[in-house]
Amino acid sequence: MPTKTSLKTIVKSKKTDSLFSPGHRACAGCGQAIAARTVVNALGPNTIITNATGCLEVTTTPYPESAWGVPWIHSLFENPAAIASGIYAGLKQKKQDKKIKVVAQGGDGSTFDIGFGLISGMWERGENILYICYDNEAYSNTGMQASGATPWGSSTTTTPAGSGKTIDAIGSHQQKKDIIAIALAHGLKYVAQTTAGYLEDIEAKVKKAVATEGPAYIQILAPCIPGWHISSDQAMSLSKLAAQTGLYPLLEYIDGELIKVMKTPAKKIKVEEYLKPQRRFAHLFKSKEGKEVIKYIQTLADNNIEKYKLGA
Ligand SMILES: Cc1ncc(C[n+]2csc(CCOP(=O)(O)OP(=O)(O)O)c2C)c(N)n1
Ligand code: SF4
Ligand SMILES: [Mg+2]
Repeated sequence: MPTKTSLKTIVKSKKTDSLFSPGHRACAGCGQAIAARTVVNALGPNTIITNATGCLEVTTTPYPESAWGVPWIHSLFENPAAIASGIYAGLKQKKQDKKIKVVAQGGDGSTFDIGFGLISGMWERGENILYICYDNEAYSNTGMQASGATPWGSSTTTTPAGSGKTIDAIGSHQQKKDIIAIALAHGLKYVAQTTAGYLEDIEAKVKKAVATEGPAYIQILAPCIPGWHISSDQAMSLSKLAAQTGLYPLLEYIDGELIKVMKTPAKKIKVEEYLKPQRRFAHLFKSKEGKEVIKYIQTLADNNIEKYKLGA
């Protein structure tokens, strides 16, 4: 029997007050999209965003559509900080810089590696611009190559886990770059780290950063579904576990002073709980050498617990 399609079946999208519209093309459950929605809604309408190349840019602005309810500009992978500086200078000239917040944002590849020189310059100039990094710990948009943010032991397409006994078999064997320390070394007014598992924390930190006069940096762990080889309902729980194990602590600095952390639970959560559900770490659970790597990753978490006094 022929099927009839009726115009009545077309559902109009509901009007939303969100400044980040549904219907973008990020993977279902993408940690970055969830975090970005929270960020822009916390920023409010008087905001101009500059965005690096990467998943957030590609999935939210397929020409001629845009998911952003605020002025938003993309130019190149490496230059959202420089574009933000230019916009800020223009706003200052028009005496609008106190009314409109300029925000630059990008992924970890753009922030930690390819755009870093321009970010450093923006920080050196002390401009009142907020920079947000969505850290999914690899170059996701081009197929999960390792970046300066890739953690120890992670299998990526440029650090594939192997079966031999050489160090290459463990996946990535470079330390994740400590951009929080690098931001602090630039003398930033506000520096914070959080994860997509704590949306209220993201909201509070964004509002605080905006209220602070001077350069600010917020880094958000944002799980990537295909890159981490997880299912679309796992981004939030893993983002929470990252913080609760001590591997990716929630931190807040004002004028270089650590003023707030989220304590880890009284009953210690081992890093295995965080690593096991992610297939980028699956190889570590299959060999004696892999188990040694897990022990080493536990020491990284323990060091953070000690360094930032995260213990309950
Ligand atoms: C100068 C330059 N180098 C490389 C690329 C290719 N490229 C586009 S998106 C991307 C990955 C972006 O990674 P990241 O910044 O971590 O953002 P993600 O996609 O992970 O959110 C790369 C390598 C480019 N567009 N420009
Ligand atoms: S590939 Fe990863 S970062 Fe990109 S849209 Fe999908 S889940 Fe998000
Ligand atoms: Mg990335």
